[in-house]
Amino acid sequence: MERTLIIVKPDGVQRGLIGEIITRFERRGMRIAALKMIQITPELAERHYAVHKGKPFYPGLINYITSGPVVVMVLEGNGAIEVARQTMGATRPAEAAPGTIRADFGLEVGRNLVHGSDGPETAAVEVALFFTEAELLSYSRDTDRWIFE
Ligand code: IDP
Ligand code: MG
Repeated sequence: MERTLIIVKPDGVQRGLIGEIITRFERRGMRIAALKMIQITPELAERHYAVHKGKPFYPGLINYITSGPVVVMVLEGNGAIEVARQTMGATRPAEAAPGTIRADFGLEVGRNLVHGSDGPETAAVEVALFFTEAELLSYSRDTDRWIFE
């Protein structure tokens, strides 16, 4: 089953939206394989956002993601990466579809509340960046047969 890394960014934590954001993924049926609250160090932030190094918004992005605690989780499900991206909405909240997390709670790209992996390769790298193998729990829910075909 596909896995994706999700982060409730510092603005989501500060604004009291942890539960709301997790709920949106949870009610869609995705299974939580791992979940924890951490503060991202500058070193971890630089590895996670290495692809954006050199862009004008990069220093602000590192500042933002390290500015306070975040909640990181691994979600599982068929097509979890794309499904999670849909639930999050477009990178720029002003362009995100109504009903998505970023549209419903955000206004600005530098305060867009949530991160989700953008493809299978980045998902694998990001999951390994934030979680050890032992932290990734393999289990089934009694409801799985009503959610997964
Ligand atoms: P994504 O989070 O939707 O995958 P990316 O393009 O990978 O979007 O950018 C990573 C993060 O960097 C965004 O979520 C946003 O927080 C920030 N970001 C992207 N573009 C800009 C920008 O033009 N100004 C400020 N921050 C930006
Ligand atoms: Mg991205």
